[in-house]
Order: sequence, then structure tokens, then C-alpha cells
Amino acid sequence: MNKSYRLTTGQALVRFLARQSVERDGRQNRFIEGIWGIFGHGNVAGLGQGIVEFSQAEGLRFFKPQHEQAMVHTAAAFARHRNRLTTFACTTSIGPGAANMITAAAGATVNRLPVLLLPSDYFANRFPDPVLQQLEHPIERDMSVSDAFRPISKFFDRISRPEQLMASLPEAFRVLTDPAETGAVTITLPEDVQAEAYDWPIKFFEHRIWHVRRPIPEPELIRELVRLVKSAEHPVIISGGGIIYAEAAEELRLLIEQFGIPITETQAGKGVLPWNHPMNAGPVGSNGATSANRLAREADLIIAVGTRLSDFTTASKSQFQNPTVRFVGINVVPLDAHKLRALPVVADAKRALRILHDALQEAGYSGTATAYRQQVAELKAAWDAKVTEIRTVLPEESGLLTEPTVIGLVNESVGGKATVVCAAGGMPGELLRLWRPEDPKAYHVEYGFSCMGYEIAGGLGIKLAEPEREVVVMVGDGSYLMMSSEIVTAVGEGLKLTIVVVDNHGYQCILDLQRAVGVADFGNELRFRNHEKDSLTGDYIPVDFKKHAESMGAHAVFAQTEAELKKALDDTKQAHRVSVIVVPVDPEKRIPSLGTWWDVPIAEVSADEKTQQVRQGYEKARSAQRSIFA
Ligand SMILES: Cc1ncc(C[n+]2csc(CCOP(=O)(O)OP(=O)(O)O)c2C)c(N)n1
Ligand SMILES: [Mg+2]
Repeated sequence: MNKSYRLTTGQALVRFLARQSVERDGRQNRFIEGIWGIFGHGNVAGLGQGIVEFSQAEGLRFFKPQHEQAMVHTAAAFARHRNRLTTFACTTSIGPGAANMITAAAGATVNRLPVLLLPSDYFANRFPDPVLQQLEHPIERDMSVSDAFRPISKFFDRISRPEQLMASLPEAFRVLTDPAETGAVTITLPEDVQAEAYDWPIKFFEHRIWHVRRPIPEPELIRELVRLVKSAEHPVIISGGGIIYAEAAEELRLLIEQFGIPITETQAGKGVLPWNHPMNAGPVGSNGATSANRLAREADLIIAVGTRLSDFTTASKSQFQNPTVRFVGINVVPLDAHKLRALPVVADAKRALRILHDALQEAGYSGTATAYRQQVAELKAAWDAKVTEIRTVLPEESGLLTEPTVIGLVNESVGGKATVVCAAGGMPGELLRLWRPEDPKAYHVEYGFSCMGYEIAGGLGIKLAEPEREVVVMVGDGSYLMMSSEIVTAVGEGLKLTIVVVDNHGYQCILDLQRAVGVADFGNELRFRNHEKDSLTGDYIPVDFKKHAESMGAHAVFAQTEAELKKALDDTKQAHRVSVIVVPVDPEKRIPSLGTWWDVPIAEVSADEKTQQVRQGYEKARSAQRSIFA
């Protein structure tokens, strides 16, 4: 009887990928849904041949993006939308093709999203050295461009003999499917090794089911947590993306409704409960709501669940001002659970929240005082009114729309169930405050890495993850110019996407920041060179985004007024293709300042008086930062 298959490394890899499933809560699915790839000499003959021979038979669909960075964004967004229970593999050629994935790979790792990266690598046999695009490090001969994946990967290996796959792939899948360890997993594939054959044991290709663990919290820590909750007067939950990935919305809802504990949201956690849930106090931190920030400022107990506690969430550690505040971290990742010197409850969010709920009930806890719940309701009502006001301001006659108004109009049109996608620019902060999701999958802003270029590629990944859902991408002109190429991919795949390009002639959020840090306008807008002054201060460079989108096969319209935008959005409801709506907005009119702070250092010395003044304000603001040892 045949005990082995003779296959190349590339062929064996494809077969293995197709036969890995995950299981959580008794539900099972294939883990690698398909393969994205851009071919070159580094992968066309080896892995590429394996894909051609085996992928279709194994049920793995192949996709071709227009840029390697984009396909990794797509894979990450796909994985996020599917709560990390599925992802894509991504193959590239050697050198530049590989290097192009690094930016998005770092984004996946930062956001704790599984992506499997398969860059090519130079010959293991070294005969042709230097192969086209080989780095040739002068001292470290075994170093290649693909080594640049090491610091941004959660697992890295180089396969210099075929049989190493048998040691490497199970480790790679252990990391990919582990909620605490997951991120970018990189296996580099030397060009010659991909084409080499080996007698693989049949067992290597057996269908394997990876259990996605849900660790339960330690009882001692739950006892301590119950004690902390019972003795707190003003507890606040920070609700992070981990709650969504753990599918723990219901457990969160039960807990906060029964015990009257308000939640505040992070970028990744927004949407876990609908915007209008009475105990949802809105976003917290530098881009936060007046309601959530007031509660967080005064809270005596912060329970951070499934959050990385980024500087935006903690307002650069200035958000929590109660001198007696205590922190609890409920997180499957120990690194996160321990942040802010918290009581570290290392556990799955769904299980931890349910166990906490039952433990509080058993301990006879009746919840927060009526006065506190009343305060939450009042702060929330005031915030909701403020949001309505901000997102419905219309320009005076013939004026341009503002970004907040565009957000309001788009949200009104697509509703609270469509998924909104964004990543960089001014809009992530505005969306966090102004968008009103009614479903845990209705808000997808990538703000761990805030990577320009994620938006359209990410939207594509979400549409693939859930084809029935409406997906609306909000993208600034700057991000669009950096990476809009995946419109072509979406058109080619016959997908429906609505893309709203908000054109304000450049990097207006950075210009805003530049002004706020006391620096004169410099290098952020899309302007012609003024040759007399030899500076980028000429007129705006007109870019016809409508024509550009049309040239890639999208249906495109230009919408300047409220009526035009409403009609354009309405028209997309009947559309079955990629629609791009280009909206010019007033570059000077953004969301009003709400008195929040984010630590961006100001020059300590400068000849400019304005900078000196701003520095003084900065020093004052910094004095509000609290050390965890204070
Ligand atoms: C890849 C990448 N490069 C640079 C940045 C820094 N950055 C953040 S927002 C931004 C400008 C984005 O411009 P646009 O998309 O037009 O949005 P706007 O600022 O006008 O709201 C820049 C350069 C980033 N986040 N990502
Ligand atoms: Mg812009």
C-alpha cells in the first residue's frame, strides 16, 4: 500500500493548506479560504505550479491582486470580519514582491489578525547567486530581504529542505489559530526548494481540525474581581475588539444591563453593542465622546476587556484621573491583560464575562447606584444630541459639504448594518464619534496600524468574507492616491462595493496636527510647486478621481451637494458593481475640538514664538499623564 506521496514542496504546501480546519464552540470551517498571489520568477515555477496543479481540486480559490501590500490588507480584513476563524494565504516572488507585503504584515500583527505569508527566497543551493533581486548582505550570507519579516511576524521560518515543512507548518497553524499568539505568520520559500520533490507521508495530509481555545479565568482572580466590582462606585468597562472576536456581545450585554455598568468603546470594539444601547457611553480617549471620557476620567474601576489599550484609548495615559482608580484587564493575551498594572485576568472574553456575571450574582451584587445610572443616561443623551448636531450641519449656499456631514449622510443612507471601512486620515476619529453601528460587524476601522491603503483592499476582504452585507469604504484623497488599485480586483471579481472618496486636497488631518503642534503649514497638501518660492505652495493639483475610478472599471459619480450625495448613495442600492462617489469637502471644516488630548511632542526649543507657546501648553497637558506607579 502507498505510504507516501511524491510531491514538490509547492504541491505539498497547497495540499496541506487545504486540509486544515478550525473549530470553536462546536462549529467547524476551513481555515485557509484561498490563496492570493502575485507571481514572479521566485514563485511561478515552484509554489505557482503547485497552485495550478492542486488548488482547484482541493477547493482553494486563487485571487490576483494588483499589489502585494493590498492582498495582505485584504486577507487581514477578511480574517477580522470572520472573527479570526478564517484567513487567506499570500504568495509573492522574491525581493520586491516579498518586501511589498511587509507593511500590511506589520498591520496584521499589530491588529492580532492571522495572515499566512509565503514570500519566495533566494536559492538554498546558492549556485546562481546572486539571483535576480537577491540582497547579498556583505557579512551575513544567509540574510535575505525576506528576513525583514522577522520582527513583524508572530512566527517565521525558512524552508531550506522540503521535509522541513513537516516541522514548520504545524507550528505555523498553531500560532495562526491561537487567539493569543496570532498575527502575521511568515514561511519563506527558497526558489529551488519549492520545486524539489519529497516522499511525504500520507498522514501529513490528513484533515486536521485546530481547536480555537477559550481559556477560562482563574477562580482566584474572579473572586478578586468580584471584590473590586462590589466595592467600586463608578465602574466603567472599556470594550475592545477582543469582545467581538470572541463573539461575546451577548455576555457583555447581560452583564452591563443587569449590573448597570457603562461601556466605553475603542476603534476595534465599536459596534459590539448598538450605538443606542442605554449603557453604551460611546468612544473613549483622544477621539472619544464627552460622555465616555467624563465617565472614564472619574471612574474608580476600569475593566478593560479585549483591548490593547493604545494611546488613543488611554488619551496617552491621561484619561483616568480618579486618584483611587484600579484597573482590571480581561484579555486572552497576557501582554494586554497586564497593561496599566491591572489585575490580569488572562482568559477568553466570552467565558470571562459570563463567569463574572454569575459570580457577581452569586455574591449578591445588585449593581451600581441609581444615581450613577442616571448620570450615564444624562451624559449619553447629551452626547447623542451633540453627534446629531455635528453630523447634520449643512453648508451655507454654494459652500462645500464638510467631512462630518458626509459621514452623517452616508450613515443615514446605508444604515447601521452595512459595514463601514476606513483606516487613516481624519475620518477614523470622526467615524469613531459619529458613525452609528447597529451590529458588531458594522464598523471596521483599522486603527491599530492606521495604514493608508487599507481602505479599499480591506473593503474587498470584508465583501469576500460576507458577500450579502453592504460594504461602504470611506477613503480620503491621500489614501486613495496611495492605493486604489484594488478597485480593479473588485471589478474583476464582480463584487459590489461602495467607495466614498472624500477629497480635501491632501493630508488635511496631518496639516491640522501640524498647526496644533505650532508648525506652519508645510508639505501636507496636494499642491503644485511654486517655482518662485521653490516650495509646495502653488494651487491645488486637480485630480479627477471620477475619471480615475472609471478608468479602472468602476461606476463613478461626482457629488458636491447634499442632494447629489443622497442621490448617488441611493443609486448604489440598485447597483451590483463597484461604485465610486467622489465628494469634495471643505478642507478647513472638520469635527470641532472636544477638548481631548493625544501626546504628540512639541519642539522644546524654537525661534518661533508660536511653537514656544504651544510647548508651554504641551507641558501643562503632559502633567495630566499618570504613571502606573503614581
Ligand atoms: C502608509 C501610511 N503613511 C503615512 C501615514 C501618516 N498619515 C496618517 S493620515 C495621513 C494623511 C491621509 O490623507 P487623506 O487620506 O487625504 O485623509 P485626510 O488627512 O485628508 O483626512 C498620513 C500621511 C499613515 N497613516 N500611513
Ligand atoms: Mg485628504
